[in-house]
Amino acid sequence: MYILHGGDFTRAPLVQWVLEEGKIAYEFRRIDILNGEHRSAEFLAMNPAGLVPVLVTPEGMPQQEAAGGIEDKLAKGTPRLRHARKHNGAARVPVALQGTASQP
Ligand SMILES: N[C@@H](CCC(=O)N[C@@H](CS)C(=O)NCC(=O)O)C(=O)O
Repeated sequence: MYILHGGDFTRAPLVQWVLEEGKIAYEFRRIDILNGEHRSAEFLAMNPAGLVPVLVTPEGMPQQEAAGGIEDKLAKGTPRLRHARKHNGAARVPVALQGTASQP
């Protein structure tokens, strides 16, 4: 199962949105960045950059790229999301499926 490490004031909800729309099973682990949990040895072992979100694949591989890249991989690897992307005029297809390449 996927494990999404996210929390308040992060881009994790964008990844979570895609997981939900794709009906992909995942566990959510809350990281409190206001209290520095993203700087813990445990978190840095997973993502040395100390940035949230991190999605760990069912194979145990942490995806360390930006939220948009994680979303893109999920969308490409999930038939339901590929279909939604193809028909992205549909009202319920989230903007997140277009990727979130633009960021501050
Ligand atoms: N390019 C990354 C940025 C990740 C990022 O900057 N995450 C922020 C929260 S949105 C973070 O972890 N900040 C903690 C810090 O900079 O110490 C993405 O789009 O996911």
